Amino acid sequence: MNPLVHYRLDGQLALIGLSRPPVNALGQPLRATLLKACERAAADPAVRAIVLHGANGLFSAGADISEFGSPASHAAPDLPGLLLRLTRIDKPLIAAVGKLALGGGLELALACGYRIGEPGARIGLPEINLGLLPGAGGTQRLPRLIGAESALNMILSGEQLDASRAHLLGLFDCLADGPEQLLEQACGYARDLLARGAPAQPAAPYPNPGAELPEDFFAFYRAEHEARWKSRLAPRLVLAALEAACVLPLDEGLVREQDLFRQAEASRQSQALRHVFFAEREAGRVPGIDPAIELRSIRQVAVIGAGTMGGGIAMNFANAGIPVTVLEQQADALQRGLGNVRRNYEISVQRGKLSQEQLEQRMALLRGTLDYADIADADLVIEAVFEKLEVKQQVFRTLDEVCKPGAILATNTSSLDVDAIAAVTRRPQDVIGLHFFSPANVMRLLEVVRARETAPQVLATTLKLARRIGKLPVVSGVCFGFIGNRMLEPYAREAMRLVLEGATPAQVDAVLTGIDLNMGVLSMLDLAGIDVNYLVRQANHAAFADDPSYCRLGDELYAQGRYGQKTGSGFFRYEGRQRLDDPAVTTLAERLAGELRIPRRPIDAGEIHDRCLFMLINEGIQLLDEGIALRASDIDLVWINGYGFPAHLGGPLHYAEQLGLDKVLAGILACQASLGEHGQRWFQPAPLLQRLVAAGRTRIETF
Ligand code: 3H9
Repeated sequence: MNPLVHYRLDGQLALIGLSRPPVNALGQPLRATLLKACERAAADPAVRAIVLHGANGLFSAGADISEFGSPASHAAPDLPGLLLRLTRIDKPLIAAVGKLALGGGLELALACGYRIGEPGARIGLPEINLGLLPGAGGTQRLPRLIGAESALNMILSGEQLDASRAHLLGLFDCLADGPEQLLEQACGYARDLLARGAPAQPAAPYPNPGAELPEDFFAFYRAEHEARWKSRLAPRLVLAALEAACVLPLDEGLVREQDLFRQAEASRQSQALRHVFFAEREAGRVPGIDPAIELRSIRQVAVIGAGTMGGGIAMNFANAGIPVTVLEQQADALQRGLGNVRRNYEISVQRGKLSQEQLEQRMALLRGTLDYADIADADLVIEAVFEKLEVKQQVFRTLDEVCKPGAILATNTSSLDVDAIAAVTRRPQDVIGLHFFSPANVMRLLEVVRARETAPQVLATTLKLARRIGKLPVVSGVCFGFIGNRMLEPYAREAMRLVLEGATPAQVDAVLTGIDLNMGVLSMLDLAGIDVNYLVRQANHAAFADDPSYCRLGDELYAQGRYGQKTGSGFFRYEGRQRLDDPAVTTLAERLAGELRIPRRPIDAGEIHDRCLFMLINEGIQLLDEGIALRASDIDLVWINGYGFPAHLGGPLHYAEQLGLDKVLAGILACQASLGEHGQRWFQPAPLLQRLVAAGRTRIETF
């Protein structure tokens, strides 16, 4: 059995190595074993100092996230108690930090009197990303070590610092020459400390961290940042903990921190963010595909089309150091496309995010061509041409002719039938959908569309590659719009219908931003293009042809040339970047409602919430039941990373679980009953939702 902790004596030193792969998460068994080892060293008169390290190099990624919300999280010894005990051992403790010290892992290092890092080490307090605050002394010990303002910024950003920055800030006392030398040099450092008669805990550089701050610092900070935090609880709790560090003695501050931590841990927001953490790790796993499957090697990529999408896609590969050839039909379009890519990089240089040298390196990886023969050797080809089935099929016929055997052929369609695209080739097993979101070089989500005949090896290779280029891949089956755009359809439909019935676009969007979505759905349509949305609708027209009111408002805006932000008007009016209400839209809605005999009435926020969000949720549950998504959490990831759904609500399906599935079902049935023909036609609860509620289940899963 893995001993969890290695204990070894080296002269007057006890070397204690954490050994719980993969990341030394500080769950209860590890905490208990670590405490025992430290007590043993404390009690051994032959031991004069203790070196704590990661037995396999990596120090610790913090508390065990899977324990939160369960009794194990606070089971003895709890992390704050364990660390408090370490600070009271009357022998110097030296943390030898290899690779990572995050969250509770860094707090463990902070409880040691001394810290040495290796040059590649990264440290941080990322608890905020889990809706938490550091809860094992981090909010109290860090400000005493590096000052209150630096501590506040580090905790609120959740950012990881590299070793040299950590050294500069005083988080590391010194740096080892390399990872191999870390333990040996940590021991050398420990011996130096003993030789110097250094105390177990050196004096804090900022014993009274509040003294350095202006009196109104926290009030000012809160006022400046609160709008950006929206309804997130964790930043507010962090601020309260830092305030405590500035006004209370350490022992009282630690008690206060624990109170605040427990509040955060029990919150729905933290529960949701923990769900997202595990969802992201789960998304890469595909049932039935052996994780050890042999992958195809991807050394060269080609992108067909140098438009905004093609250029953005190509940048992802250049950023990851993978050569990419961009193919266009016309020389001027190619030049324009590559010029746009360079301009994008130049903006990054101006913002200090990229050096001029890196820009040149990336541009050197990009090659333009007008000739399909130049992409014959590509290992992966991604088509990013006009969103029309016939056009894409023609490209795939050509790819089938020119590409080498074994090349993966991908389409960047956002809604079209990937099976129908694969069918025009003689190698449908090599065809897959890769739906990048716009701007493709920025957005993290990648819908990976598994067609009927896509080979498991092709899917596994693409998932791995997606991670290599920094994307979050989510697997979708083939259906119109895949996961994201298919769910957008009923959500947008309901929003447009609400405006016909009497709501204003501003009212609809305010309800959605009111629960912290980045954007209301109507503003989002304005941004994406009313014309784009219209064309997508047309491609699926048969599904809605029998409802004359279906998206009528969107159709009329399209007919009037109000394409959204790019034409200065859509559901809203735009002056520069400013979005304004437009009475013309209300007038138009009144006219259309009259023509369609839809009575207009005042509509309240609750109705807007339920109609838009329950339709979104219902569609998600339906496509899970159809097997389009592998799991509910994948759907959540799509909406968080592709459509601005707040991560602290956990995505639409986690949100539904938190609301209560019975309430969601009751809400859908209430709309069905109260909205006449429209209700009967569209508010049909997904059979899976009905089955779940009937069975008394509270989690969304297929059964
Ligand atoms: C905290 O510390 C609170 C304290 O202040 C107070 C407490 C009282 N726990 O991401 P990967 C698993 S809050 C449990 O695929 P990578 C992960 O699920 C914590 N499990 O690898 C995965 O399992 P599986 C603050 C964890 O190399 C496997 O390890 N710390 C934890 O891309 C590999 O992970 C954080 O927020 C954990 N803490 O990235 C750090 N960490 O293979 C969270 C990882 O079964 N972790 N696992 O799917 C990370 O940011 C990344 O996982 C890390 C490695 C950078 C460490």
